[in-house]
Amino acid sequence: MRLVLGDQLSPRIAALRYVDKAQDVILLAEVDAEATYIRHHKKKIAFVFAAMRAFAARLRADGFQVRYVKLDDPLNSGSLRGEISRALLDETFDEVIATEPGEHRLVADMEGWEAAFGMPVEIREDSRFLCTHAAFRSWAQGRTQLRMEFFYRKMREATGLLMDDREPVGGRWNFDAENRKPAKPDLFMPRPPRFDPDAETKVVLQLVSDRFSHHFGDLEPFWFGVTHEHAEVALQHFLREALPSFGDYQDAMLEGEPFLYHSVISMYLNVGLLDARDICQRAEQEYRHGRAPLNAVEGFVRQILGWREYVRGIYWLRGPDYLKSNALGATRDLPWFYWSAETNMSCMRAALQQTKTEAYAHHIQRLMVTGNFALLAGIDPHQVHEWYLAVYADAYEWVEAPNTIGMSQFADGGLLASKPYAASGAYINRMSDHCKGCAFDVKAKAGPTACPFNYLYWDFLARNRAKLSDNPRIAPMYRTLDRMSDERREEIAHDAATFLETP
Ligand code: FAD
Ligand code: DLZ
Repeated sequence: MRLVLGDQLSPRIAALRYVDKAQDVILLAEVDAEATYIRHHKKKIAFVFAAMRAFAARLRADGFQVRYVKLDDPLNSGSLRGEISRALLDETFDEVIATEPGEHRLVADMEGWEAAFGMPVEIREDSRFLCTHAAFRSWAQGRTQLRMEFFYRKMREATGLLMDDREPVGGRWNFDAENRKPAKPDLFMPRPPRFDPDAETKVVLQLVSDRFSHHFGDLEPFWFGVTHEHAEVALQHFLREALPSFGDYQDAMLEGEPFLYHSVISMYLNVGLLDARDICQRAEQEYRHGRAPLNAVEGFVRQILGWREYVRGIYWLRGPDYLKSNALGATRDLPWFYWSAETNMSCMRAALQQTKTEAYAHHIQRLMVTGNFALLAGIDPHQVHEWYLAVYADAYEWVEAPNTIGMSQFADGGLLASKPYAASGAYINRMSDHCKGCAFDVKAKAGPTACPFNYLYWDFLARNRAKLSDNPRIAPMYRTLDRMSDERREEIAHDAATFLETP
């Protein structure tokens, strides 16, 4: 029996290696346990189920034997373990073959499968990544700091991507300094392609509407692609229309423009509808053929070859306890407006509202708006982690948790980030047009009309002085804080406390 999980929808997935059409049965199962271990956004559940069904149909058309269990099958046991057990009662198998899952909780469950099923269970390493577990461990061994930049250089050398012989193309590894332009509202925005739901996807939408109405987010309009062909269209669209400007506007935010020049492919990539190496190679070809500049292509390849592989490495290296990290001792509950999007802060409202409607926010919104606010406000990092895991269509713990716990909340004490990604309203004002229409004044530093990011920023530094003031990258900010009068520091603490009581 070959088990394929909902985020492993690739014909080249390890569990399907050497699959025998005559003897083997491929099992895909929609199960309540996977749909509810966190209250996923409705669009994410619909996307995963519809993509699973489309993949099963493709496998059948290719002559494979597929056992597909729908969520509303009356005999559905509700769990992957239960569905394998049920298949073993119905048919004769002598081995279960699976690909390692992307979350510790499922790894722990799979460890009990051999005993439960009374037969060999082979769990194969997931070969969709460019860095193996062994290669990451070997890179990390003996290092006191695990900086992404050095990992990324190793990956460039190992894969030959954007390399001229042994040198990085263009003579530099990183063109990030050129990638910080604010966007102007009159720029042409190449929106991602939208796909009309086919008949089977419509059935899934009805199922999700019936069963998961209490989950977060808007189910419709549902425009995600659900097949490899759809994902390919989305990738081609990005490479031709958006990649050339990806670098310039990578950090920008604009009111009413949820996607800007981002690729919007993470949901496809993370379930196996696209392949990481192929994407990087094709992005490189856009540069080699003169269709996209190096700052854009290098910046894009760094996200996939660098950040994506690196956070995965950290997730598996640090183990399940990483999720409990709370280096700054943050304990405040996640404010309700993270779910309702009802807030007077324009930047937060824009990011939260589109999270609700699209199950998508781009990186700077996640890091410098919603993540930044949670960090400054001292929200319990585990609650922040659970929120990010629930609300995005691309969210799987192996990629979400290091980004949230490490990069965004600094809860791992600086393993991932050399300093907290904390910023006042000035940063958001520089990189976006949100502040213009905001109920708060980004230029004001104190009082009820001041941008909350302003006083929360200083309050965050003051609260965490013992843990952060030795960090050379933020020491200058502590010198500024120290030059403030006692009255000013009291005013900051008062404004922060007042706002956080009823944010
Ligand atoms: P683009 O901006 O076009 O980037 C291209 C690709 O690079 C992405 O599709 C993605 O595969 C990869 N990538 C970019 N940045 C990262 C990163 N930091 N880590 C890993 N891969 C990256 N990404 C997820 O795929 N799933 C998550 O659950 C997730 N949670 C996040 C939580 C927080 C708090 C933060 C700060 C970031 C998170 N990211 C996550 C990373 C990043 O925000 C998304 O990958 C990106 O916004 C997806 O949009 P896109 O496809 O348009 O990406
Ligand atoms: C995300 C998800 C959902 C919503 N449903 C299923 C499912 O019913 N069956 C399945 O095999 N996989 C599903 N998935 C993806 C899994 O949750 C994912 O494989 C694990 O979280 C490991 O990454």
